[in-house]
Amino acid sequence: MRNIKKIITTCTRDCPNTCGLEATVEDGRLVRLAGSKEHPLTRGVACHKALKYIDRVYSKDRLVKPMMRGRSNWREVTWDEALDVIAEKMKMIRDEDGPEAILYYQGYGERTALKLLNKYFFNLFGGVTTLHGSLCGGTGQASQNLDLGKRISHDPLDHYNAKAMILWARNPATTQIGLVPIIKDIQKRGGRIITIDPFRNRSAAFADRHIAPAPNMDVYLAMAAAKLLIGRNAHDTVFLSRHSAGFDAYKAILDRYSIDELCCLAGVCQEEAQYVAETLIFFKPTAILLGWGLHRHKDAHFTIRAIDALGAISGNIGVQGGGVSQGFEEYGPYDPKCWGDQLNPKRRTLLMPYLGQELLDAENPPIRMVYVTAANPACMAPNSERVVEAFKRMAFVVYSGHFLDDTAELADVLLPATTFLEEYDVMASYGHNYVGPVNPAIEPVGDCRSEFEMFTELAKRFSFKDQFCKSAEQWLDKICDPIKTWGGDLGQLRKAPFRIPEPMAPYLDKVFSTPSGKFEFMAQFDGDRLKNDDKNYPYTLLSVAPFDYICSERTLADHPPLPTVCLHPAEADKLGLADGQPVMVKSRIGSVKALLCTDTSTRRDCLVTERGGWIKAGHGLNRLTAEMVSTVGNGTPYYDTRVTLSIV
Ligand SMILES: Nc1nc2c(c(=O)[nH]1)N[C@H]1C(S)=C(S)[C@@H](COP(=O)(O)OP(=O)(O)OC[C@H]3O[C@@H](n4cnc5c(=O)[nH]c(N)nc54)[C@H](O)[C@@H]3O)O[C@H]1N2
Ligand SMILES: Nc1nc2c(c(=O)[nH]1)N[C@H]1C(S)=C(S)[C@@H](COP(=O)(O)OP(=O)(O)OC[C@H]3O[C@@H](n4cnc5c(=O)[nH]c(N)nc54)[C@H](O)[C@@H]3O)O[C@H]1N2
Ligand code: SF4
Ligand SMILES: [Mo]
Repeated sequence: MRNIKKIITTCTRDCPNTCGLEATVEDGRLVRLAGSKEHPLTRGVACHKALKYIDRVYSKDRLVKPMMRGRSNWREVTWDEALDVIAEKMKMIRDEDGPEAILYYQGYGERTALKLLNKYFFNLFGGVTTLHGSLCGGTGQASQNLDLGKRISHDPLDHYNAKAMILWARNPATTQIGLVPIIKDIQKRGGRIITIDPFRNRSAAFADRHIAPAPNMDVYLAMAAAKLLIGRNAHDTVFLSRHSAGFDAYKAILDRYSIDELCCLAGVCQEEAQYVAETLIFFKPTAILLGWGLHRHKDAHFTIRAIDALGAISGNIGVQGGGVSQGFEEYGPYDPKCWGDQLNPKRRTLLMPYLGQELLDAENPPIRMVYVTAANPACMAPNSERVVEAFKRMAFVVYSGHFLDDTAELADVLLPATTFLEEYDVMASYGHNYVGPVNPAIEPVGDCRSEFEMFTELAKRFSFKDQFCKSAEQWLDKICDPIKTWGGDLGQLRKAPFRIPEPMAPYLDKVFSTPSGKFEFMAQFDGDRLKNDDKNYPYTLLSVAPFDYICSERTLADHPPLPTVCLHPAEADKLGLADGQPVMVKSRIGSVKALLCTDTSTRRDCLVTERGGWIKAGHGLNRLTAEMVSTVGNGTPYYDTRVTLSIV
């Protein structure tokens, strides 16, 4: 008789969908991962990456034993050996240089409730150097905070009230499949879907219209649509006069340009701007969804604020089915005291978008040790070469993760981490308002341990062990305190998701936590800052989310020999390059060999590729990306990278 079990859990991968999942386990082995029917957003459908994740869990290449770098190779060690060495190094470095000589690098790979304790551990230790800024969503959030006070997105289920949806630099067909049924529902009701993206991404297949502005020039499209709305007297005068501040200043910015000029700068035709304006006039309410693709430019705040302004002018802010939405607070439902930042004076932080340089430049004390969890910065942070150089200079690197990726290769100790299918935890989302249970479906593979267990065992080697060593249940009870305050029951949360009491549609009362208490328009705009031309490097490199993987979560064997880059065929002709040919992609700071794919889905001024391939597999596109930081929000402007192509 086979023993078949079904376990309700939550996907913890770096994906805004944060699906409720049903794991099927046969005789102790995971055989199926499917979307939970009970989850209000998953509704029985998980993505194709979920099923493939089983191969990842059982991959023969997975790290399943702690390892230490020997003289010539890795050698397997026991957990005690690995943790003893780590504790010893940490104590030695703290004694010699103070705790800030250690950097704790917490990545985006898994952002569960118990992950708060990683930082708590380092705070009990004395407070090490950590990070500020973002490789992901910082720019959008900070920009929206300027307009709205506090960014609050519409619950995805509220989009069912929309008559139209604009996917502005967002590709849910690849990155958040839970939105697809909502998109289809809007269309079934006679509504409209627009995608705005220099690249005809997969979601464009669902759209009524795909508009392809020049990269980072969307601000002009948003302004053109706003000007058209005002020109037709279709602006929301009540919202503007009662609930907004600074409209006149914004209008003065619009008045500096004609519609023709704006469209020309945006790289779109007037009819396309008309289409956006008319959608906002005749398909009210319209939900505007900002993608993360939009952030990855230095002055993305201009675009994001101009889109917020378009939402306000068209009367879509503070109305059901409307809004300009992007992300949610994945750590929102937890007690922030559990990070432990209150235990020490403010400690040094390094600027994430400048990781390599910051590590090399750090003084008083210099960084001697890096402890990395759930991240692959050597591959995913900008200017890989500098990050690798910096890691090589470190006296000691600890890597906790799943595979021997580019960052693991730079480590002295490898700690094999469990996947969420082997963990007991709680998971909130950056794409919706539900917190879900993480229940172990299988026993840990090999000697893998959850980070919670790793830090608990490590804490036993320090004087603060009594403060740290509690059971996962005890900690979750503490961390999830806000959930209890909202009437949630942690026992019930083990079985089904809990909805955080955020509004379905924010700002219905038209009160904003800005200085004026109103929606605040962008008052200054400097178009010169957006200029990014370089005739030596004529293409903008868009290294977007891959369909089959999440960021760099893959195995070495998954990589084709070369990464693929897509160029418009007319540009390939101009350069004398043919489809399928190996090419050299060069930027100001590096070069990567790739396979050329000619494709009319991309604008002529862009080169499109998928992010996340490893350097050691010959991919490593961040060897082309220079360190830069966005003007607002300390984000990483990956997509301001300019490149050229040549024959290999
Ligand atoms: N399958 C899969 N899913 C994922 C991920 C993954 O790697 N793979 N990653 C996860 C993560 S970490 C994140 S942050 C999210 C990202 O989710 P999304 O934002 O939906 O995806 P991206 O591919 O990062 O960017 C979306 C689009 O922005 C476009 N874009 C770039 N620059 C511009 C611009 O200037 N203007 C306009 N209009 N469009 C522009 C790109 O061409 C791209 O198609 O997805 C998450 N989900
Ligand atoms: N060129 C370019 N670069 C980019 C981007 C881009 O668009 N273009 N996008 C950026 C974005 S949006 C993001 S979010 C970052 C992502 O950058 P990172 O966070 O550095 O990288 P990921 O590739 O997501 O790797 C996460 C790792 O965590 C591991 N992991 C998952 N769960 C656990 C766990 O419980 N414990 C441990 N220890 N490990 C775990 C996974 O196996 C994976 O190896 O990359 C950024 N880099
Ligand atoms: S990767 Fe995203 S869409 Fe796929 S199962 Fe996980 S949360 Fe759902
Ligand atoms: Mo991200």
